[in-house]
Amino acid sequence: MAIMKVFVGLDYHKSVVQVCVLDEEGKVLANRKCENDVGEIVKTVRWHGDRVFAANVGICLLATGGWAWGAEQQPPDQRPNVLLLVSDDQRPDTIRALGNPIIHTPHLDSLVREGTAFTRAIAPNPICVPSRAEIMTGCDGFRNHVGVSSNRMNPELMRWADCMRQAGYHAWYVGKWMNDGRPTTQGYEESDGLFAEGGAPWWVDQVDYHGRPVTGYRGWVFQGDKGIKFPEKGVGLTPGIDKEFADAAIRFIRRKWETPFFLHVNFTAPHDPLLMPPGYEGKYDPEKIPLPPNFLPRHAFDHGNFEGRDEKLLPWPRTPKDVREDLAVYYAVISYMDEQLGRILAALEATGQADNTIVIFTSDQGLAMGSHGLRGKQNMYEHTVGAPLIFRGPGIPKGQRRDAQCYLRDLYPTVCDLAGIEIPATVQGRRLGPVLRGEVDSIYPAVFGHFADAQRMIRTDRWKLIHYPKVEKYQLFDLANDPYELENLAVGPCRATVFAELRAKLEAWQKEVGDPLVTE
Ligand SMILES: [Ca+2]
Repeated sequence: MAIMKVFVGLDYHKSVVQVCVLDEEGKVLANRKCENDVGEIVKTVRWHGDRVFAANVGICLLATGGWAWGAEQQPPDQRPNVLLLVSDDQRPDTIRALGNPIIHTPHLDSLVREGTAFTRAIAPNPICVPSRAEIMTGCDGFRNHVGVSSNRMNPELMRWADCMRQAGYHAWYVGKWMNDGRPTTQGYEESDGLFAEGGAPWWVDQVDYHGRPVTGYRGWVFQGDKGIKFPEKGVGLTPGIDKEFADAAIRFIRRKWETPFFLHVNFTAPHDPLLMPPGYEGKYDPEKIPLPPNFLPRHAFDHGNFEGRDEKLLPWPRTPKDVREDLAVYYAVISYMDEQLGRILAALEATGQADNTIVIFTSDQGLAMGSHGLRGKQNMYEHTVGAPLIFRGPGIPKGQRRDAQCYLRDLYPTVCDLAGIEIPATVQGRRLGPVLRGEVDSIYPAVFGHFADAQRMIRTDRWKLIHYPKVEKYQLFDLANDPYELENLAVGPCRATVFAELRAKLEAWQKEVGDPLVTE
């Protein structure tokens, strides 16, 4: 088999070289660490290729003057830090500066004012684990396997944290971990404030703020990288848990290093169970919170997840009272997280690093919260498939908005691009830098979403088509004139041409990615 590309990167801290060998179709043939000498590298390449190519690799290494990814990269100590902040189940319409007049999010608002907000980012498979795998691999589930064929991330894909470390960054992790392995087996050097499963022995039944039994984060516990548990900090979600994550992030930020950091912070807010954070009692009066414009007591048909855990957080039919009460605590939890996020940003300022840190805020997906008669995620509507996304930092325009469609998998290559790091060949996502800088208006003419074997979606600048194959239903929405997705235009002849075009594109995409629904 002919080899197309070979990438070589240096782990500055461990004095080893990583070699990634790909075939002409981009498939990873080898991705292994070698001793820091040419002989080991050549041996790896020859194992998968021919001598001539191996010799070329040697010349290429000499030409770049060392073990770095590329001759154009900057020295590590001149690169910006990267602070990635990810909330959990946060609807994209829950930031005051982006148009929600009820919620208070002063620190997210400051990021919006001082940075650039993307208003049409999506989490294509809107569930926690697949979405986080997409962020960490820069690939969708059809490539990284998570949420499609496995819960384990494809080992052949270069992890974002590995990429950053090999480019000379410290890669640190804080907060919720729900993917396979642990942060330290997925590229991060170290974690602090790590919150994951493993506390079942200490779990006792709890109820949420409204007295309903807790079903989310049961038995989760703070723990160290080697598995030691800290049940004394609480088992399961606790009302003030996001302060623990902020404290851990601040500890990392206060460290003094000569090389930049990549700090990945995963909050649990505002995922259920909804618990009133300390000091926020009475902050939001349920009776004064407007219902979502697309509130419904029931979804019109079985969308494929009626029996899902988070659809059962509220009884059917959904009532305005239940939804308003949930929204009041949901907003309080977001405001509390915003307060903690403000402490992290203040630590960047206090340590003199704010001007040289790229800050990214997003969520792993949104949530229905009564919209369309749903309570959970696992749907293709804007409130759920959408994710807030804000960039702030050196070179990023201030106070700007971008309506270019994009995916969470684009964060990884975007940061590589902004930091002068060559994007690994295994990454599928695209660079958002040209959009950030205003050089182009869009990157994707259409984006696609999927959930299990129950939903497939295509969204263009104006239209969205959702297919529910299990019940053989379609929904077509004109997002330009119907942003709340209230009128289904898939039925009837008036939009037959648009419908047919979108359906053809959706089916072509399914074939292209190897969707089991069309290939099996
Ligand atoms: Ca989530």
